[in-house]
Amino acid sequence: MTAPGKGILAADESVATMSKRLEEAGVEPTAENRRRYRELLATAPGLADSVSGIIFCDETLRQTFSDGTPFAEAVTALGILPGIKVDTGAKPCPGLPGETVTEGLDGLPERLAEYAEMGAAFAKWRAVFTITAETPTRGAIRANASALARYAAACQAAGIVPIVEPEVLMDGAHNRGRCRDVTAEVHAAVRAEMALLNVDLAGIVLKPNMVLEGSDYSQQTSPERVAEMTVGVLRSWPDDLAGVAFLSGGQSPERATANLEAMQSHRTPWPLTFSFGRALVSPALAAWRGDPDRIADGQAALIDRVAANGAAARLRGELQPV
Ligand code: 5MM
Repeated sequence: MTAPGKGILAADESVATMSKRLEEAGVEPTAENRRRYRELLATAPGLADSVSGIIFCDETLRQTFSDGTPFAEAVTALGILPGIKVDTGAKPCPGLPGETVTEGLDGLPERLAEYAEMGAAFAKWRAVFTITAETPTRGAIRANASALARYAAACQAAGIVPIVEPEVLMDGAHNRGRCRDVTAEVHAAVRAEMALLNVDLAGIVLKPNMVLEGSDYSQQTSPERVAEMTVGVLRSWPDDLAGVAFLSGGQSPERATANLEAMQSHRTPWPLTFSFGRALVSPALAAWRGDPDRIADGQAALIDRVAANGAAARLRGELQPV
């Protein structure tokens, strides 16, 4: 999943999120249009050169390519690992007004067994943390870290590789120092909960946010400083972590790539690559707009971003100090 120069395509938007994005692009939000869009992404020529895996949601994994081949089987044939988002979303956390806890643990072992049967090689669970003056609270951090650990342990018991995604959102006017401190606190809690459940770190891929200023903060941090602060936080993870694949979190596609590239100049024991959603697919959706005659344009826009990020990930080693 974190092979040199390859990253992961996050195409696992829930039905509600995907429908909203299709509507914004002027496309009717039907199950068939969501299917057509995911097939467009998965069949982009040359995708496997820079993408090792695609994360789908439950709806997509149960759909087929237009030739009738189930998605998992079809992408496997293209040399890409199929993954599945198994959380059921961030829901209001009882006792903690304004904060969320990600749900989906009920029946998870049974669902994982079914997904494995359908061909899923890996899974993903996303916890969400919002920075305000009062949040995230210790309660929200602990509740989400505990759920992430239970999910990761259940995946490993089922023979599925877990992507562990604790996302500290960019929303807000906080500075990068606050993002760094919150991200470090969240990671420490996730590590502690995973240790209690004997999760094997050599078998997980961490999907963190980059350390950035809030989206309402006045000044944008340079890629060099983002990389320095992000890698600084990640250094608390043991060497045997399988890999780190960043989310893009609402950054522009170009900024996400520049930051990923800057990361590569730091020597780390684990590969640093991408597991972007919006930073890869937004240009593709804008180019396609549901028009059958513009499938190639949508695919070209996706490959443009995927190739740029693959090239950034491949810089690992070349940019590192001797
Ligand atoms: C693609 O979006 C994923 C799920 O979205 P929902 O909220 O609709 O379930 C999301 O988990 C995504 O995988 C990550 O946030 C990374 O995506 P970005 O766009 O932040 O790179």
